[in-house]
Amino acid sequence: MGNNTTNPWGTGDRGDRLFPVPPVGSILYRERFVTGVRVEDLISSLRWEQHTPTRMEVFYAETEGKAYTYGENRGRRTYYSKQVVPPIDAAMVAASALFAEGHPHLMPPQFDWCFCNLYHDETNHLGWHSDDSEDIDPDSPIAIISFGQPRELWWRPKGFTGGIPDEWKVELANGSILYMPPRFQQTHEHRIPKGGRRMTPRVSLTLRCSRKSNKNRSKKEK
Ligand SMILES: O=C(O)CCC(=O)C(=O)O
Repeated sequence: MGNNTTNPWGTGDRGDRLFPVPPVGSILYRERFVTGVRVEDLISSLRWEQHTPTRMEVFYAETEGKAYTYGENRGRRTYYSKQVVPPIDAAMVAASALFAEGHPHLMPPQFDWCFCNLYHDETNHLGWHSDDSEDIDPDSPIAIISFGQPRELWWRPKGFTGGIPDEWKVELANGSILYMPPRFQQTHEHRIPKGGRRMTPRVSLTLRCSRKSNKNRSKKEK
């Protein structure tokens, strides 16, 4: 995908939207974070796996074969990582830098894991969940970078069972980035609902910090 001489991971413009998610802060959404990366290239170049009929997925980490178990009951699955490839590494660096720009008082997140999702059409989706596994650092944000078909992301406080108001939804445009703040996974759930009309493919890169990444970071700084 792309070529090696240009870096498509810009910082975009500053039309940010903030969605309050008390008590943990705000979700930040920015359009035009990435330009020059085509969804078709991500579909053909990433090493997709089918773990569920509802979408395709693949897990990238710093080393090949790292096991990660996710989900509950019948939805519990183990993924084995592929080694991070340059476009994903570039996304991690750019997403860390942008978060650090907006949060100068916090340590920059060390994104080292990337879960990728491929939604072929409007029937593909991702149900309510939170990324609150023991392996993920709860004090770091999770970033979602989107390509292709715009899809909605919905969120709600854990335990909430009513209808979802429009203020708890955002449409994720091609090239956008969204940050779920630190501790959000402990207080809230999120989902990608089915689309209500014909839809073309979408890829998301979800960048996370493993607990190990932050142990390494604090050791280096001592
Ligand atoms: O596809 C998305 O934007 C959301 C992905 C997500 O929530 C996840 O991978 O846990």
